[in-house]
Amino acid sequence: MDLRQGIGPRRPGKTADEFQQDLLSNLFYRRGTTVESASARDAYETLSLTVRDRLAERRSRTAAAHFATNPRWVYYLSAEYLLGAQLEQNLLYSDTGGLAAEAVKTLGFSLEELEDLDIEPGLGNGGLGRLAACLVDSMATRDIPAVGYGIRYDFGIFHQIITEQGQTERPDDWAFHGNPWEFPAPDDRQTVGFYGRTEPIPGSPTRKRWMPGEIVLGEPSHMLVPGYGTETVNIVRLWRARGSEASFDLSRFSAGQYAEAVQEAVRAENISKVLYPDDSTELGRELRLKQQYFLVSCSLRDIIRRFRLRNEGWAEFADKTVIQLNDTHPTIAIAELMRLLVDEYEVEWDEAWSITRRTFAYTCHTLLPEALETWPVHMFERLLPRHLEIIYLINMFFLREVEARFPGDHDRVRRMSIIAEGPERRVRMAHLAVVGTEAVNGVAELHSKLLRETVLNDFAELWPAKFQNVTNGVSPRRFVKIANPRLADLITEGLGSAAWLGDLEQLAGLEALAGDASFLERWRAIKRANKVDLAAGDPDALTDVMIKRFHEYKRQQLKLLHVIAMYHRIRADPSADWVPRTVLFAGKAAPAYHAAKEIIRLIATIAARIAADPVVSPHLRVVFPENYNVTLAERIIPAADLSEQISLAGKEASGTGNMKLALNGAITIGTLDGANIEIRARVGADNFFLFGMDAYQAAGAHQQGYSPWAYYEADGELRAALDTLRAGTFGEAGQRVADSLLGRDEYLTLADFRSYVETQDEVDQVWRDPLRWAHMSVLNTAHSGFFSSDRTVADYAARIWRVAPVPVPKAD
Ligand code: OAK
Repeated sequence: MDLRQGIGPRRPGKTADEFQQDLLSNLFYRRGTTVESASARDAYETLSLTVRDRLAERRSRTAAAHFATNPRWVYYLSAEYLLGAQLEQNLLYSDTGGLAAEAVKTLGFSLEELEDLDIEPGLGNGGLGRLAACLVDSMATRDIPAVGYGIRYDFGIFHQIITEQGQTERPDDWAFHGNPWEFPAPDDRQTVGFYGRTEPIPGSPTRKRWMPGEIVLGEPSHMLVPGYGTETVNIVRLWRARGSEASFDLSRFSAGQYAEAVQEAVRAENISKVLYPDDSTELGRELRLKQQYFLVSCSLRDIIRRFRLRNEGWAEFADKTVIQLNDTHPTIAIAELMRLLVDEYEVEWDEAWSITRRTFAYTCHTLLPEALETWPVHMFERLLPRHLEIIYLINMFFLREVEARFPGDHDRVRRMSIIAEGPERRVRMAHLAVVGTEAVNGVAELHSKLLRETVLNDFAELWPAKFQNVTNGVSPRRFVKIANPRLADLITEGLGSAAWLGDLEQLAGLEALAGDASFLERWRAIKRANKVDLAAGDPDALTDVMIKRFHEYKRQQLKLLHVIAMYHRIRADPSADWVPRTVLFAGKAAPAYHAAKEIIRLIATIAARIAADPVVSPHLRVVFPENYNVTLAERIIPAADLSEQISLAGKEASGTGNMKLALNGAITIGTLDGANIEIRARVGADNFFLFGMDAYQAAGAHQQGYSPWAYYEADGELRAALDTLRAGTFGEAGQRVADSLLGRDEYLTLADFRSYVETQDEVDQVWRDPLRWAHMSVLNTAHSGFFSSDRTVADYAARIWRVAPVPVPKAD
């Protein structure tokens, strides 16, 4: 007899009274306080638990439906997640916003006050991390059985402070006050080995025994990821490193050697201590490789554990499992799965390799050669000796295949090898990722094409069918509904339903309203109100935003040259009828990326100088709100008129800020780069300000003897801007930026300057016709439905993952 029959947990109620009661119960019994003495934080934690309980109930039904179905699972492995603030999203996805707003009043607080206390887990650097968050949202929304795996860094992306000296970094102790959204799962902890040595197993040619020299525990906790408009609640499982019980040395402690007593535990815990704040270049070296293996080892064992709950043997593993590698950071998973199968589960090499290859898929997020990870062989050998042996074997079989296909083409073999030869031999992670997976994709049409034609050309020739494109997307819930409630309400009114939030192509229905003057007036009024809320300058000025990581290829310096040109023009003719502009920059630079930090410093200097200039400041303002993160993006994007997407063509893999801004009715000024191309194709060339050279022109420029000086000589306005910088008018940072531009100008900033400034003049002309601008703005929103991450996930599901949704029954 099933003793539990008919018995189950009490379900959280749906009525206002029940919500209120649950809130009070949680305040008393889980927070241990009373209404009279509740602080704002008590109220925040209590509300979060009350909302979380509702999602947890859905989670239990989701888990039951998944268990019953034994479906094919998607496991998303990512070193980064930028999940954003949790409370508002979870209120929306549990449809409890109204109940919550009422209920918290009885505790003496407003919902807005409590939202201000919400955590933002900044467990990522930029685009790749935020994409991971949008994809897990959309996987749940599409009822796809999925788990996102990541690292629970104690310190997320640094807190940025901006002064006239530029950027300084402070640690981001994001969970200092606790994280009410997180469920620890200590029983699912895993043991991870590092270092040590391997020894042969007698009688087995391929199996080895690895005896690690260091053992670390990985302790998981998870956060709930609800789907929108569905019952599914998936999870993101985050691993935190801990020393084992044996890592505390009691005898040393007793002898007063306190630091030595805990040193082993500290060493272990350092693995998940900080997110590496470099976006594209490699620093931190061994500890970072340790992080990668830590994530992979814990996650793979967890995936296998989950597989074994419903399946036996290995025959079905690859049919039931797809593991998506979010860039190369988790690529060591390919060698680790081989190790687990061959060494620990005694599967024959060929079968193990067949399983492994069919299990993994790889997404590449860059074209910059310096962002393609490689690791020194000697580091691998020390840290992961068995994995290096396995990689050598994989490489040997792979290179035999290349030789068979291209007999005598030794250069090709050298180029394609997973091991780069040279004074320092290195492991090329992207090569391992292509060799060990079933599908490889870029993140926008142009990016995928350039991957096939350049960086991964040899591989695309060998396995053309493996290469695909899946254009990125963004969550319309977070980046329209939550970020821009006024616009969301107007859209819902205009379309007659809120169904667009789960089916973003419905935005096309707005086209019918783009000629309606009263609709356009309301559209404009919303943009203005959002600017008032942002409080970054005159709400009637053109708000021109460039929000993204600082990197020379993204060309914040090009925007600055335009600012200096405007500054000169206004000073030369102060009484002319200038279009008032607020130029807003926001974003972080990697702490060790000096050139990017110089650009930030220069912006800070110019902003201050213009603000103090009575002639220029009525027309032009430069602002730099500090510490750009998801929460700040949600405030800036709804207020933007103009979206700066001005990277050198061929360098930005996709961009996703470009999509968020277009969706919110900002008009793009941009190059033919990344997803800009697809945005322009959809919103229409008339509703997009295009400038600059294309990727093929850009790719040839340096070989063809590109000279920044030629542009300097030929263009008086450019020359004046650069001379101002060179003269030190805007400080040393300005001099250094000018030196770099006139030195090599790696990203062809000067070559694109004239085209950019002319296009900005066109922007001004259109801005003078407010209804025309509003019309273009509406069409940007109307035709950005393609850029929903729900569509991205549907593409992955159909073409790469081949998974079917598993609907979760409603509670009875
Ligand atoms: C980070 C580290 C290594 C390689 C790539 C990245 C990264 O963040 N890439 C960015 O990914 C985004 C999501 O696909 C793209 O939109 C950006 O263009 C790309 O730079």
